Amino acid sequence: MTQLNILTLPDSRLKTVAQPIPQVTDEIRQLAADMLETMYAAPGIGLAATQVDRHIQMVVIDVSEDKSEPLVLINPEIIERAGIQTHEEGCLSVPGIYAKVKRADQVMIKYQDLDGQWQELQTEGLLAVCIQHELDHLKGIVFLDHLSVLKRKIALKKLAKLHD
Ligand code: K2U
Ligand code: ZN
Repeated sequence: MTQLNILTLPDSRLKTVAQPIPQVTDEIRQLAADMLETMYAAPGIGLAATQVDRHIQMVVIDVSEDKSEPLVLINPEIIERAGIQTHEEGCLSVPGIYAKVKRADQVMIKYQDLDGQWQELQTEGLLAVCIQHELDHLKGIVFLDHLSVLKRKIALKKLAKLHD
């Protein structure tokens, strides 16, 4: 297995819109395994292919306490949203910066699993936040993009200072 390099702001590749995956191949399955290894090592509870400079629609997630419930979402799409929740978010691509973000409290998604089978999942709470955060990455969006212009400016200034 391989640990992959995670892109960090201001790398403009993070703004790339990911392409659909036409077929779930062994190469895709290997990339999913490498992304999970990279996520656990970071450590994180989610990682999008965009963040490892692969611009295809796949994210990995594991919000379990003991890292025992990996979720691989291929060609994921949110088909229903409900409610509102505010959660303090961070991002492996925006190291050291945290901010409160408003998102839907419950989501219903459809996605393909590693066998290429279409699945549906309804969830809420932290898993719902993480799914929305990761699917944003596939659209070239990072959590700072949900902040006001002023808050985003302050966060980007702090990021530059932290990593100069
Ligand atoms: O960079 C990423 O996309 C991984 C994100 C996923 C995430 C962000 C905000 C809220 C939920 C999930 C994180 O950096 S993973 C780090 C982390 C670890 C524990 C709890 C929250 C965030
Ligand atoms: Zn992120």
